[in-house]
Amino acid sequence: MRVSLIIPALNEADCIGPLLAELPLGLVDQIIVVDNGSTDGTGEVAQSAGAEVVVEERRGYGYACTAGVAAARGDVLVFMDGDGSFIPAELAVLVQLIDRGEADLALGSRMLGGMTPGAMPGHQAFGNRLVARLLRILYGVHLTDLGPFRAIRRDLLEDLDMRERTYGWPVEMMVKAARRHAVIIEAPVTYRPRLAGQSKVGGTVRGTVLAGYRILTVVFRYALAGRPRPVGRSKMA
Ligand SMILES: Nc1nc2c(ncn2[C@@H]2O[C@H](COP(=O)(O)OP(=O)(O)OP(=O)(O)O)[C@@H](O)[C@H]2O)c(=O)[nH]1
Ligand SMILES: [Mg+2]
Repeated sequence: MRVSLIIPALNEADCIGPLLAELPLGLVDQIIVVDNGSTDGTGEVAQSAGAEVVVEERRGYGYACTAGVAAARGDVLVFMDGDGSFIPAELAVLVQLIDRGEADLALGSRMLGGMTPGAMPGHQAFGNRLVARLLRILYGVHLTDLGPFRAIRRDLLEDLDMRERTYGWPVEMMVKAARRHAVIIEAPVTYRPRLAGQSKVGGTVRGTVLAGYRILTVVFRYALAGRPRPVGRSKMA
């Protein structure tokens, strides 16, 4: 299976070079950095570090991921933040779960993997736990985290008809996959503080409020919607 790594990045010029340098050779077939309207030269740095750069001017994590998916050629798509808070080599475990047919969506869990103290602000950890509990009650999935570091079968993602374009994108993927009875498995991943630069979500009041609002909207919206068709298991490798 071919693997595309998609890295949404907004003003991560000081992180993206060291992050790409940390990615072991041969682990993925395509590296896409989606420059989400950065003003600090993130795109240029990513390009000189060997990544394909896709420019998406419309601000939003979901816009960036959507543009990355459109440019991806892989059968397995991996999403990872561009701030260096995840260890790129750990994507191998996520990809393996998909490759072996053990999961349709493999989620990196920071709760299972461990966090450097201070890597995640308290309110973000609380919010993650709360939403994970809601996902269990409303969708019957047992998860410990809402991590953005994840791998998914491309054909499943295309079937999900993703609508969110900002902070709700990652949880929309989880909720819609759960509604399709896709196999969702968590694997431990490490979480550390961003390598440099500034937080856009958890470390800001604006990011926290907007993300919380979008995430909860998505969680409740699809809980009330009608049943979708289950995922086609015959497509599994
Ligand atoms: N919020 C946000 N993030 C974006 C956007 N486009 C790309 N990103 C990337 O999404 C990832 C997550 O954003 P972070 O700022 O690290 O959010 P966070 O992890 O809650 O905050 P930290 O604790 O500082 O790491 C980073 O790689 C961003 O560069 C966007 O439009 N909005
Ligand atoms: Mg971060």
